[in-house]
Amino acid sequence: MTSPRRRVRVFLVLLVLSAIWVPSVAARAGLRGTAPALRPDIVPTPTSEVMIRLEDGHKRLFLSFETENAGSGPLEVQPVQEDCDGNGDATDDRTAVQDIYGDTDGSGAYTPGVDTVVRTEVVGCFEFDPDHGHWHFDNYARYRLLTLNGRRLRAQSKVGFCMLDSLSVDPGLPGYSSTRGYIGCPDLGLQGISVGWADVYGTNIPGQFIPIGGIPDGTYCLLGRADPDNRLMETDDANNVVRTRILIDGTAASIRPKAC
Ligand SMILES: [Ca+2]
Ligand SMILES: [Ca+2]
Ligand SMILES: [Ca+2]
Ligand SMILES: [Ca+2]
Ligand SMILES: [Zn+2]
Repeated sequence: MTSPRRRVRVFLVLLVLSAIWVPSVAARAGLRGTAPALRPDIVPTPTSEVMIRLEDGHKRLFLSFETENAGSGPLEVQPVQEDCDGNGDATDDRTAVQDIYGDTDGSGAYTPGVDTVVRTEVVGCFEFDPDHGHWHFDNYARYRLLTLNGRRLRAQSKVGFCMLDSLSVDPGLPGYSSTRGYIGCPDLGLQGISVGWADVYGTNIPGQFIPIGGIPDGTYCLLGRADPDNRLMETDDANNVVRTRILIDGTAASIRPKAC
């Protein structure tokens, strides 16, 4: 039989070892305080531009994709320097940790520069995109080409984004600030979209396409979904899809006014 003192020693050794063995990523998630959470709400706006390009013998439908943060707090994701995908290389990716702010000053809305983070959650990885020359949140959007009766034809999955304040779209929202909060995508810098701002990815950006080789001319439905695997915490996860009716005519593509 082991003595009580020995059991205590064994317990303490196990406690220290378990503290060492906890993966660092798990420690990134946590609660800090009880102030009401001010979550973001990612809402895609209707696709405003489509364009066909032939690249290296591939026919590609490029599309614009714009997402607004219409929520009560900023969308903010911090990169943490570690081996997020577990491939043994800590330089090719970053762990993505979402920051949720709280109404810590009790004003009833997000107060930029004053309210602080009350909750953090691991939401994915950042990967370096050599074509863009900056870091992307690895799974921000997914695009699909459908027939008008909803049959899936082609897809572009795991579309990565550098999230930033591109465009001021809704200055009337509580918590809005006219100052850009998230600029560029420097390594280990915060990425996000401020309340009332939007991030715009245009048709000129590499990777913003669905492969459409072999698709006959005709009218189709284009579907864009933000946060497709629902990793990011929001006030509303049900408004993340935008559908656009388009016409493919040879090497020309255009947006049609009717819904789909
Ligand atoms: Ca949403
Ligand atoms: Ca890695
Ligand atoms: Ca506040
Ligand atoms: Ca979500
Ligand atoms: Zn990019």
